[in-house]
Amino acid sequence: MVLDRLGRTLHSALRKLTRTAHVDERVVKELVRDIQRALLQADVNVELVLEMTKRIEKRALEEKIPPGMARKEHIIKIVYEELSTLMGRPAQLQLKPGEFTILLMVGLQGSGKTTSVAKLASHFKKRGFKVGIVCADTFRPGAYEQLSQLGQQVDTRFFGDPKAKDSIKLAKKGVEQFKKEHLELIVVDTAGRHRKEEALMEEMRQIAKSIGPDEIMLVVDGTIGQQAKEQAAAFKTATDIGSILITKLDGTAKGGGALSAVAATDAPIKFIGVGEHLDDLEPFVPERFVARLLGMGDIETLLKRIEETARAEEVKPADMKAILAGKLTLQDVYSQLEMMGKMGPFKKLMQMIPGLGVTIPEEQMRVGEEKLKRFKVIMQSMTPEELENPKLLNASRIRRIARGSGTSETDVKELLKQYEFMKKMIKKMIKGRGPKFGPFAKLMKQLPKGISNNVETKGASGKSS
Ligand SMILES: Nc1nc2c(ncn2[C@@H]2O[C@H](COP(=O)(O)OP(=O)(O)O)[C@@H](O)[C@H]2O)c(=O)[nH]1
Ligand SMILES: [Mg+2]
Repeated sequence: MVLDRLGRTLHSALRKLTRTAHVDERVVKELVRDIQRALLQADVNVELVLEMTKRIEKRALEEKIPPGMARKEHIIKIVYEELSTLMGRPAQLQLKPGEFTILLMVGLQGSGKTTSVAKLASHFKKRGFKVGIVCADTFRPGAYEQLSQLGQQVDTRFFGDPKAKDSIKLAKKGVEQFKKEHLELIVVDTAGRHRKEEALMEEMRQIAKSIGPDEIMLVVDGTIGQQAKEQAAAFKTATDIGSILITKLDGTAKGGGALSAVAATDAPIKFIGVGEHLDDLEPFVPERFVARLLGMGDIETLLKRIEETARAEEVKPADMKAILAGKLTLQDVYSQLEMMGKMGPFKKLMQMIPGLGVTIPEEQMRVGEEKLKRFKVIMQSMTPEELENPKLLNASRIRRIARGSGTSETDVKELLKQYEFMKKMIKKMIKGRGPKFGPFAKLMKQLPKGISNNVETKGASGKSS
């Protein structure tokens, strides 16, 4: 995976957080230090690191936790958001079907331009666009051969002339040829023979003037880490139709530095190169990238769902106290089941949050809409006493309720089974073996003082998850 090491260190920092029983200022500060260490190791600029982690700390300690969200979830969300911002703003290369888009590729020699030209051609060809690539590198020996071969591999139109001397004329000829052929994407490869940014920018201006590109893409070698900033900054000043492609993010420990340094110049990163193979190109979406970096799968979807559920089902603290004092009513069970239904299978939830190690049979947690409706009618046929105290429900009452609600005795018994199960769950939670997230965790926070202390000491041994 890209940026393997950074991902691992950040992930373990968050794991440490999720495994801590009680989150206080000290825990937040330690998390912040872990994140700082991870980012500095990845060559992220010190100032950027300090700025970002200061924001994480402040937000984690001061922001109001949204209803229904556990404190740890909230902190994970903050880290995720701040890392995403650090890595850049979302920007995608949009082609117009039926029209042509001219893309001029620039960058220092060896940065990965020619390879990226072929990767881009392959990427857009797979998406159904008609693509042509132009070799305007008249400087490097073998440049023509290299790109023409790549063009064959991708099976795309190629334009070049091994004998041409003037790269600007050549670029213009190629673009005109492909316009006539009604191609939709024309990618122009250049030499980038200069060592200095200024000279590179001058070369770029001249070719750009001649071919009138829709977009100029600077290819930056990711292995240079935060040094990428100079190139990106010079480029940003030189053109306002510029975007960035960062290569070689596989196999470098400095990728985080390159990404964040470029992002800091506000130049949009549109693609990343993650290997030598022609398929190793990805559109760069900061949120998705960070989620994967943290090994969190679909964290965004998870967070959204938690927020939505919380809004839909505000849990009343008074009810919680009663439940934890042992007064679990059928109404409580019903609302918990309803909430679970909305949140989706618990198993999936557990995969999404690291460090959450509870084993609850999925079918116990997820009750389908149909069944929920049936439970509701069953409950409507019960007396207030029965709802409060399901123990009263003997065989004859069950028969009466089944008949009254137009359901079967099995249905009624199933509701009672859910009730018993939930009661057991709550007992487990009180012993400190319950989940640390989600609606049940919310219950835990409402524990009466004596029990709550007990839970925290047990959790603190660290073996609970
Ligand atoms: N590992 C890795 N190597 C890359 C990547 N992109 C390019 N390269 C390699 O970098 C070297 C220079 O690439 P090239 O396209 O010729 O650079 P150019 O001089 O800018 O045209 C080649 O050996 C490529 O295989 C990448 O994303 N990952
Ligand atoms: Mg080249």
